[in-house]
Amino acid sequence: EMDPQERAFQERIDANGKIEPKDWMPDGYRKTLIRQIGQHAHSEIVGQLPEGNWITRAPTLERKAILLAKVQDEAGHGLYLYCAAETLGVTRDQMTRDLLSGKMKYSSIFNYPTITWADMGAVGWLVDGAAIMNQVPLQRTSYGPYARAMVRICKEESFHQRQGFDIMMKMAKGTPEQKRMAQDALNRFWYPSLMMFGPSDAESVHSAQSMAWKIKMNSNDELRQKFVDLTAPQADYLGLTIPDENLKWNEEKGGYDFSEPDWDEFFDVLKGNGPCSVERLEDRNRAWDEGRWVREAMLAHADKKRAAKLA
Ligand code: FAQ
Repeated sequence: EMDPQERAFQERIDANGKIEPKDWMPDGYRKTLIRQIGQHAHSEIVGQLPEGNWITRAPTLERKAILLAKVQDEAGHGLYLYCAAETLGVTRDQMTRDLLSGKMKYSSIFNYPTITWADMGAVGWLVDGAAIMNQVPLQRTSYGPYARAMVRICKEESFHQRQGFDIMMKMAKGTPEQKRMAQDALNRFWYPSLMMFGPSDAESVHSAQSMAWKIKMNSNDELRQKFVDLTAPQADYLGLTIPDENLKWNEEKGGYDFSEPDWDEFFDVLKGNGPCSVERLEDRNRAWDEGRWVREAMLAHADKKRAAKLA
């Protein structure tokens, strides 16, 4: 027999009502949200690194300005998401400590290197494309502060996706060498992008409960399928080839058949063994240590102002 409080909570969710910070919620709901929103925030923050790698080497002033703006947007997304998580009773300091110690996760995709300029195109097109596919439905997620944060984030992500596609267009329709670079970036980012949606539904431990609570609106496999269906024609338009011999339109199911990513590789990346996993955490730890004096100075300044007000 479900406890009456919990029954009322579930009924509100079933009726598409929003849950707000001061409302009663089951412990598991709170914990799941802290985990998912926290991981999402960390992904935005760590996600600045692969693209930050190219800011100083962007090919034109315009491309540099655009990339700089995109990376700044990602910082902003991280900050909104930390605020949303804080409404659940966790502090940003705690989440930061858990990121820096490797206890909390961030998206597997950011453990892959960005080795050419074409990777900036592939990241925008595919990584932001996958992010939008996952995040547009989250605008209707049951937790109010998360749903509202998603609205602005999705607007910015669609700009990011368009700028990535624009880079891919330039490269794919450019010199043979540029086209080769675009194809190479697609080859390397395709399967890692498919992994962004998480393990298959059969392996996804949290999906069933998260979907019942409307924390997640779709299953991992549903969103992965939608992503492939949207992206395959875009690759055709670019004149590029998705690195999957099994990719084929399936009239009966009204979607593409495609190969699964290498799930052993995925779980290995989750364990901290991605090609850039160590480097990413080192970079975040260094940034945190080097920023210590700024945090201390700001706290000292706030203390002084408070003391002056009391005097
Ligand atoms: N990477 O039971 P499930 C961006 C973990 S977009 C790492 O299926 P769930 C924008 C999962 O945490 C990227 N870990 O889990 C941007 C769980 O482990 P745990 C961020 C993953 O939560 C673009 C375990 O596997 N977006 O940053 C991944 O129901 C360009 C079992 O999995 C979001 O976070 C993965 N790919 O579903 C920035 C969106 N997949 O925690 C810069 C919100 C699974 O028990 C540049 N998040 N795991 O230890 C979600 O929608 C969900 O959390 C999923 C995973 C779909 C990612």
